[in-house]
Amino acid sequence: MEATRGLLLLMVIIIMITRRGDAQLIENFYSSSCPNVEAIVKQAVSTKFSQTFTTIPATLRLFFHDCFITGCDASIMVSSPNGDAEKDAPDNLSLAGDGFDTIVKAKQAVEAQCPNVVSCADIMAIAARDVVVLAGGPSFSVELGRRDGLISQSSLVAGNLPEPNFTLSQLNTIFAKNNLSQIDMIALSGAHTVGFSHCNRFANRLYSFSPSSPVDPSLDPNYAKQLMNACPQNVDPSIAVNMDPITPQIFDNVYYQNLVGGKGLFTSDEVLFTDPASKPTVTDFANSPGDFNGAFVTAMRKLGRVGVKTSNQGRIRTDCTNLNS
Ligand code: HEM
Ligand SMILES: *[C@@H]1O[C@H](CO)[C@@H](O)[C@H](O)[C@H]1NC(C)=O
Ligand SMILES: *[C@@H]1O[C@H](CO)[C@@H](O)[C@H](O)[C@H]1NC(C)=O
Ligand SMILES: CC(=O)N[C@H]1CO[C@H](CO)[C@@H](O)[C@@H]1O
Repeated sequence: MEATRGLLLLMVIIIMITRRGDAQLIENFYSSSCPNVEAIVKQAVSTKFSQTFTTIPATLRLFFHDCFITGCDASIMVSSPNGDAEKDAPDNLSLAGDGFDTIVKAKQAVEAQCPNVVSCADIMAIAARDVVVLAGGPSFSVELGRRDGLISQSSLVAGNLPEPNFTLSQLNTIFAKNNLSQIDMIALSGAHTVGFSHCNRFANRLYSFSPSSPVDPSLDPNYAKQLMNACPQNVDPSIAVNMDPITPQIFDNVYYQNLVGGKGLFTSDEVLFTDPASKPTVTDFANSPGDFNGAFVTAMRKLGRVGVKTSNQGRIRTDCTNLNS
């Protein structure tokens, strides 16, 4: 009896060790080393949110861009005196400073209580979940145990992020490289239910779509007019519009209803409805908040596993912006 129990315990331990070695994350990773980490991050994110709504879209997008370049390892947080870190790449030009600030503040709050144990990468994953909840989206448990990356290079960004003019097959290819399916990709695109885009990212759809039709015919004509008013040609490059024109500050499935109604801001949004291969999923998410929320949570958890470093890989940074701290 005693021997059987001992053997069972040993097997459990072996399974746990092999899982760790397999770069697996676990939900209660800090249960003894920093049991309040999630509450501390949530508090910091809420405080930042009470100062500006941009906290929400900026933090969510920052997490996505971090994970797609060298994995979810907080490499996007790093500042380089030479201006050649990941965040300096042209594709990161529009990452709002409030996202970086949210993570820096949360890390400072965590360091004050648990010095040197919680990675910046895990704080980013917790904060990304927290902002979704703050905007009225679904809650979910976050797997932890990521370590922070040792490199951050702007040269690694080009070609690894989706562009707003991508076709469905280009979107699928770049998400598949990150172990994300077409359904994951469609669900994660639902993040465009909050936040802003600068006019230059979609102006081609208003003024130079094709020689025969300067306005993209897949755009609802009234929405096209609204966008032209907000974004006249040669507009100040700092001008941005809500990506969800109906409920811009609520994390809901209205994004998909917009796509059905020709109100997808980017080609990469609208194509999810116009391409028959993805249309049924968009229609489903537009009709069922539950289906969207479930798929979004699944996809966010998968996104959080992309390229993660665990156990003795990488390191724990104390200052998220400094590779050597
Ligand atoms: C599917 C392919 C995607 C493309 C082509 C794309 C492209 C873009 C572009 C061009 C912007 C506007 C940037 C600007 O001008 O300020 C933007 C904003 C944003 N994206 Fe995406 N994105 C994609 C997927 C995602 C995913 C997977 C997430 C997160 C899960 C995400 C979250 C956001 C958020 C929250 C914003 C608003 C940022 C802010 O207001 O500061 N996007 N995206
Ligand atoms: C998207 O835009 C880039 C640069 O603006 C261009 O090189 C590329 O060919 C475009 N892709 C598609 C699918 O239109
Ligand atoms: C995708 O999954 C495979 C198998 O689990 C893993 O080896 C690979 O590292 C993953 N790729 C990324 C980018 O996470
Ligand atoms: C937020 C941030 O650091 N953005 C940088 C992105 O990259 C450009 C250069 O391409 C920098 O000027 C921005 O400061």
